Amino acid sequence: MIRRVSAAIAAGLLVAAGLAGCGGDSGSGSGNDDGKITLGFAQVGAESGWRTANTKSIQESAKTAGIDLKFSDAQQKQENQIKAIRSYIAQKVDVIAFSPVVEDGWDQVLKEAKDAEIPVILTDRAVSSKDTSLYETFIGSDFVLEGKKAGEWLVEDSKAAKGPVNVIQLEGTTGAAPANDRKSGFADAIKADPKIKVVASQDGEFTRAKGKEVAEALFKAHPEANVLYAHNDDMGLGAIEALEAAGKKPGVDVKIITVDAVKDGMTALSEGKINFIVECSPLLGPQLMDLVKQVVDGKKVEKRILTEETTFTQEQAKAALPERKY
Ligand code: GYE
Repeated sequence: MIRRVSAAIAAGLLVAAGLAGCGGDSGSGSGNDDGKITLGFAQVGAESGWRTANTKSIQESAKTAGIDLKFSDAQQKQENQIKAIRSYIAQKVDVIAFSPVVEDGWDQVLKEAKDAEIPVILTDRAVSSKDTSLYETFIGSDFVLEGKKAGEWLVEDSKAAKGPVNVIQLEGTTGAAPANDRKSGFADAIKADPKIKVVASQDGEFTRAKGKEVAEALFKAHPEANVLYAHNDDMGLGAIEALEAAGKKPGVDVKIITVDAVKDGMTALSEGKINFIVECSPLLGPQLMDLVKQVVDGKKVEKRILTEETTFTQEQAKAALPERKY
């Protein structure tokens, strides 16, 4: 840990105490003051391939950057994340970063961090807090745009369709920013074609197992459905298992659109079982570590940092797969 006291104030305090020359602001002092930045990171969980790649990116880049990382996994529960953040405050880490499982309900714990003068960086997911002074910056994707890209592909693809296009939607964790935004972006885009209708939409918790379970029930209840839109690859992969078990051909009998573009998703896309994937990059680690350093140095950082992303068709997935890192 390093002391985030400005040099001028530190010098003043040292002079006043008659201790000038006995220690530095970020020097390699004794005890906790080892000159290393300590980052407390409260992760959502391990619900998906995306999350696994995101965790790896954070752990590896902390190591490379020489940042001391305290890491916790909240198993998709907000109360666990709040507990982890409180423990980082108690441990007086230099910076706290977290990926909020849901958007609402963070004001109190963020105020506690602010009172303790510990800067907070939001990664990947947003909070709904009105007071933006509660965090330094938010780095991550534009989830509304991702939903829009998914919907726009379907509008284009449905141009040739004669009959109705009936969509089953597998939503991410209820209340999570990517679930809210990917739903609204998609809904906006499909307004362009009245043939397209969402006939059922349900939480699949961003996991393969839940995605399979929900898809099985929804396709049974809606045999007229001919499109599946899943808010991530894992739920789409679960749905593929459910469809195959029901004797349907995923990608042909039911067109499938997902978000993320992790390796398993890209493999299914290249095999023709998924029709289109909107990319969402989990590799936020290196940029996060840069931000941590800047914040500790007292530099002003952009309030919103967007990740750049693309989309993949089946042909593009075949070409990109060999180089895919996650
Ligand atoms: O799309 C999903 C994961 O917050 C962007 O969370 C992330 C989402 C990602 O579980 O696979």
